[in-house]
Amino acid sequence: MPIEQTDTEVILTHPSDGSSSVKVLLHGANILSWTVAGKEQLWLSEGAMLDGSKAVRGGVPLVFPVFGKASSGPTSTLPQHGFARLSTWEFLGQVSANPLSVQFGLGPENVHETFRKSWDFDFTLIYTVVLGEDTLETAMRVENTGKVDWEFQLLFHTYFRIPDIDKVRVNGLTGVAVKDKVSKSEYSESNTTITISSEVDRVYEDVDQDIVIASDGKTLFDISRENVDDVVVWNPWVNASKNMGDFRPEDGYKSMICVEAGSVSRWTTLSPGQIWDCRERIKSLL
Ligand code: TA6
Repeated sequence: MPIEQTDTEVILTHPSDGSSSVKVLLHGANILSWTVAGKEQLWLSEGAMLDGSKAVRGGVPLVFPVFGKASSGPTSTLPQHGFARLSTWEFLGQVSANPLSVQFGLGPENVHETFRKSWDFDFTLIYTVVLGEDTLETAMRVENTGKVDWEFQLLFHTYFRIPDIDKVRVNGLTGVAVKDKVSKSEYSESNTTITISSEVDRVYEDVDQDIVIASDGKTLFDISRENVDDVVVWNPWVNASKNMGDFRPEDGYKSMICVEAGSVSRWTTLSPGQIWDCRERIKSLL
């Protein structure tokens, strides 16, 4: 069955390779699992709450309408990373059979009243998930369905599963402007490859190349993007992992890296009726 649906999840199975699949939790339209040839590609915390009580720790959480916490403006009273990952999305059905693609939708009617009061704009999000034999594509259409302008940020907060954090390399970021949230500094990335040996929390702005995640000289993932020009690289390392109650096992930071495609270094403004589209395509060579 290429598409199975339960009360809380939608599961896609590749039509010609049953060992490639993706599982989407309707809460947050959060991809929980992506397998290629039976091998899990994403990291999901053993402590992740999947009952809708909080954002899922792992897989691909969706960040909208704000990345992080805004200090002012209509999103400043929203929770960190906004309400998209905290809301139950509607399964809209299959778009195509091969490649196998489905869509999920979110509108004000799906958003908790508390959040609506904070950010009371009319919008539609249409989230498309496409499963290839060794690829996962995610696309988001953002539409202003209201009568006034509003602004947003958006990001795919992808937790990649990796064999060993000590060996992982992230390539494609050389010379890119960085806002480093750990060192609280801004600089241009001088390294030809990014290694992880402590907490890393960086926003790379206007990245024009594909991003490659490698280990031991072998490419694990190749990430291409359209209209999500920024890339966030995050690994919580020892202390932050311990301090997140839903990040388990505590040493799980050794097996994951977040490389997140987003439009977060500035705000995008939509006028009434305006539509904004973005896409990320991840090829696994794991
Ligand atoms: O994407 C990196 C980041 O913004 C980090 O600062 C860290 O807070 C991470 O997201 C996880 O945020 P969360 O709200 O899911 O705990």
